Amino acid sequence: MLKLYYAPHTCALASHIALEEAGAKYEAIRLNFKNDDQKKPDYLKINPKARVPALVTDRGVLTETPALLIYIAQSFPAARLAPLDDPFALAKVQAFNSYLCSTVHVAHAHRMRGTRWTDDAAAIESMKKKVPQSVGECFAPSTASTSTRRRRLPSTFGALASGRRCARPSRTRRGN
Ligand SMILES: N[C@@H](CCC(=O)N[C@@H](CS)C(=O)NCC(=O)O)C(=O)O
Repeated sequence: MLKLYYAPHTCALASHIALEEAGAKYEAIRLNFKNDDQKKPDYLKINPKARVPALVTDRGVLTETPALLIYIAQSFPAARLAPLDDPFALAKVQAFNSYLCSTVHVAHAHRMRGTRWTDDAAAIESMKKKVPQSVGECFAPSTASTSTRRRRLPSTFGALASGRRCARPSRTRRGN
């Protein structure tokens, strides 16, 4: 069975939503960032990058959100999560997911994870202040295509984001 390692309020939510939407049978394993679970030896054996998400499959571990999303979409084609039979449309989906992953997420990380780039406390504060502008610019009409417009998530996904539906250490769903 698939195992998704996630932490609430993180980008792992995208893969979590995809698994739910796919009707996948999976176990969700919650990490607590307050305890630095992502840096503990047991988790580093799963993802040496010390990040979530990580998806354990019967062929090994997958990391990086765009990779997980396409893997889930291809593994559960009946859910029609991506336009798998249309190379151009699929490339547009990949472009969107890659943009979120490599540009928007990195800009956003300057708010909470400034120590990745500097140890200078003043520089960290300065980076935090810049985030509304830098993330905002990621969604400026000149930068983002119409498909990057923000949409309100259904309440189910808000609950997933907060970890409410996955408060137990693991849960499973019926599915293929
Ligand atoms: N490029 C990765 C980013 C993964 C990532 O940075 N995840 C964050 C949560 S959104 C994380 O695990 N941070 C833990 C840390 O920085 O210690 C992806 O797209 O999955």
